[in-house]
Amino acid sequence: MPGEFLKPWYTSIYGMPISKPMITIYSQDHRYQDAQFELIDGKLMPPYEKPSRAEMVLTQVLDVGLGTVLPPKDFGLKPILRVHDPGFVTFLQMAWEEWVVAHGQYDALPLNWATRTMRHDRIPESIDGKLSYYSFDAGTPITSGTWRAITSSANVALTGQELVSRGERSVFALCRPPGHHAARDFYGGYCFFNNAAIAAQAFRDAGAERIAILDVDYHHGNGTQTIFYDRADVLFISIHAHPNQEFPFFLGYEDERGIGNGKGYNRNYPLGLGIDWRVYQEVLGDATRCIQNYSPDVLVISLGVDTFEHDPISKFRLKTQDYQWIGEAIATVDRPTLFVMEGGYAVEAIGVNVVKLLAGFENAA
Ligand code: SP5
Ligand code: ZN
Repeated sequence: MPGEFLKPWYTSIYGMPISKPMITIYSQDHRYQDAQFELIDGKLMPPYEKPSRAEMVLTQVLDVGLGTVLPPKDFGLKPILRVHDPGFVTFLQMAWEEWVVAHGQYDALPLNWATRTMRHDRIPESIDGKLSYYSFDAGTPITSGTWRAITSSANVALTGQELVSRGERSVFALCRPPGHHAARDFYGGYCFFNNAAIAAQAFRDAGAERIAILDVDYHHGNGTQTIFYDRADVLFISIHAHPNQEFPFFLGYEDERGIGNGKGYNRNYPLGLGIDWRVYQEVLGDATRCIQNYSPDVLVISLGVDTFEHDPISKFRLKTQDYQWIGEAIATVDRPTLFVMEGGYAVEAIGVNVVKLLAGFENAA
């Protein structure tokens, strides 16, 4: 395995000539998030969000020789606390220990939530109550290794961010678990720490004035949207399945445009189920023009490939070839770019689709 990390890059990927390599950041610590079950369609099923996802992407990165693969540095909790609530971070750090004492070695899952008329101003003391308070779905198990995996995933994004801040034109942060559904003080949708938001904030803290985040995951990036909703220094644009049909259901509508200073700096493109490249390319063109007008110092891509036609939980119809064109469209923005891995559950195709996009970008940049 270590030898493979030194494999040189090639001058052509999938027949496309490629002029320069792209660094990938990867850590095996993602394997510590390895849940037993996922509650899906009323059944307890093997999880869709599983270690082989990241392994398939790494394999493809190495097979095509996209560029050097580097391990993450440890940035500690400080950059995470720039985005997340301290009580939430402590909860995630302690949750497994408290859960095991209460219930034993089973995946930790909440069973109820505070909706409408219920109180949000009291944080329960019991672990079951805290799981409910700090989550928004039952599809995101906390396990013995979750803390190790999520801190590593944030470090992967931050290492990519640091390299781009230091002049690297583009870097791929192969994060797992994903992050874009996680908000300041809640987790869900397979996400715990919002890796893209943490990286965006770190870019600001390193001196960048304007950051654009483009989220191309099939699901709306509700966490990222809310984190930056009242800010003009981070433009958030998301292209996703319409929330009246798809998870996360309660955010991602077109009329969410930002608030206060952030008014005009949030943009959603909710799309109908079953759409293909013809629809997607128009919307993507609009999104990239909007980013160009904003003229950001840096671009962060929340890179989900669950828009794929054979994705097991999604209903868009993008084909493998389309990912190259997404990469080319992103390259037209012509800014230093950090790619942060999010969703994608068609495991056999996830690596090829991700690397197609990255190579399409690199080749056009
Ligand atoms: C990061 C990310 O992509 N998170 C997505 C979380 C989605 N969780 C809910 C999945 C519901 C899938 N329902 C359709 C099952 C197919 N029969
Ligand atoms: Zn997704």
